[in-house]
Amino acid sequence: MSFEIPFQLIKLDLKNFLLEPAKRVKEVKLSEMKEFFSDSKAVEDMLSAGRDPVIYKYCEFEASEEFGDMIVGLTVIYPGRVGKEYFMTRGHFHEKDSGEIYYCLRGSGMLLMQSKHGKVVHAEFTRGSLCHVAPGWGHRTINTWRGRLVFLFFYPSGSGHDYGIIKEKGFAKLVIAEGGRPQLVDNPKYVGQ
Ligand code: PAN
Ligand code: ZN
Repeated sequence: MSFEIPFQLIKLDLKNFLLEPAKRVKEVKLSEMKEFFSDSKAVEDMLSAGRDPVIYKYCEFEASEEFGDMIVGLTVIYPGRVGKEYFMTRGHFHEKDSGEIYYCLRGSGMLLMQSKHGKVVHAEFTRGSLCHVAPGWGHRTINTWRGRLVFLFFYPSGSGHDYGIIKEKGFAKLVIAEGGRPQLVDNPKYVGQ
């Protein structure tokens, strides 16, 4: 890997929550993540009532796709719930087992991490939290706040994302609102890895 110009300035637009330039910009709506929320009836009720909210959006800057280079991205998770479950990202494993750094700019939520054997660990993730997610652990971010949860992330280019295991089996724990407060509970639908 060799670059003629050894640096690139990336604009961090904190008004519109965007990186400029961005290679990938994606909005994820409820209809694209039906299988990821545990309460299928709540999902269908929302969609059949014509509600298909954007759950989160993210954008990424990637100078090259070669492993060894770095990606920086920014995610915004909107506030809301599907049934009792808070809005969250789909969650994934990295295909190349690379680690990742998360830095929370705004809001408050939780980082849920799951090993390939189904062990789950959670971390509070609030403004100013700088969190290292170890290689080999699946990860999902949950917004438990009334406003937007906004964070930056950094990971190696070419890591690849595997959504399959999470889509099929979910996380062993869910983050739900109970008495207006976030609670970590067992996922009744989880059947193990
Ligand atoms: C993050 C996530 C981003 C969106 O960039 O990709 O927040 O979440 P999902 O990819 O699970 O939909 C990251 O962990 N990248 O590796
Ligand atoms: Zn990741």
